[in-house]
Amino acid sequence: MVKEVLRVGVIGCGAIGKEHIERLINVVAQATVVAVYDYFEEVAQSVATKYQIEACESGEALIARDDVDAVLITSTDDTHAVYVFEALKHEKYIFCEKPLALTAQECQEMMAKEIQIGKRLIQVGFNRRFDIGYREMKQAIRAGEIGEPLLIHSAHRNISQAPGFKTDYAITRVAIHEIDITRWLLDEEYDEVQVLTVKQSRKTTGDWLNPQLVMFKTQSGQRIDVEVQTDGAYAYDIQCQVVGENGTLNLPDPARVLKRTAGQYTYGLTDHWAKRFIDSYDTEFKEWAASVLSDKLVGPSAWDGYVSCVVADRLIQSRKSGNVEKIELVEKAEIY
Ligand code: ISE
Repeated sequence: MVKEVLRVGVIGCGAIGKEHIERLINVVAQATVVAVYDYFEEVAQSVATKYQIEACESGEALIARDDVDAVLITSTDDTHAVYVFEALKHEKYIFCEKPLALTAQECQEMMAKEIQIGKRLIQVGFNRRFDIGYREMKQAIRAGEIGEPLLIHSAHRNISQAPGFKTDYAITRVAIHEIDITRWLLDEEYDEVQVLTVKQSRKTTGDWLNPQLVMFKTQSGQRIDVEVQTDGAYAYDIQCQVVGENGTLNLPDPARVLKRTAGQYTYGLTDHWAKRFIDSYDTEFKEWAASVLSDKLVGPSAWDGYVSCVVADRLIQSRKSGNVEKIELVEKAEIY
């Protein structure tokens, strides 16, 4: 693709869709948005009017446009797969927010299509891989600075959730970030996973389990625990500590002013993922646009989307069965 600016069509103009549209138009120099679609026509129309771009009558019509080089899918989770398959039919580059699909089977079919086409077209929105803190942790692990990593303690805490939140979403929408970032940090696949329920928070505003304790064991025997709080936390707070043979690595919070006042030493935390990870999203889309323009995707792949679906599915099963669940993956194709 010998172009200077990537022309993106966006399917889904909800909260994260709007954030990404603004980012692609005003932050990422190598990309722009030419067309949008949303299930709610008036939502797409208001975004189109704001940026003076076109609103399409369907996702399919948007994907088929000649001036759409790549498709960004930020619609509801249950519609991701339909649009990914449609864009694959047109052999267009795709950025799909997580989860890539609702089932691992659909991810396998997407991989089969990429293999048939002969190259990667899909990138999945695992933005934490672009966060400076996680990147430095990975470099330090690779450089052997803490020796062999043995354990990871993580926490994923949210203040609130949108109406309609369900227990399973704590895995498929929330812990899915830890499913991905942990295997990326450690360069390992999982062997077994488990969910434990713990004493429930009285601050949960709906009818779902909160918190949950999510556990992974990697193939080499490393153990990871993830505290998942989906509601009622004091801030949007993400923690990750890698324990190695020779030391530990701690995920830093984004830089904020350190205040010493009234006998206290404090700094602010954010209240929302969009603010906590704003830099990672910017980097994610800058790198995505550059890699699409050079016709070589390097970010999180359909394989990563597939693994996260398998693991999420097993975690949900574990919560229901009360058992430790085994992870079984298909063979990884060479293009991944
Ligand atoms: C939310 O549902 C998300 O999708 C975000 O990516 C995640 O960081 C957040 O914690 C979830 O609540």
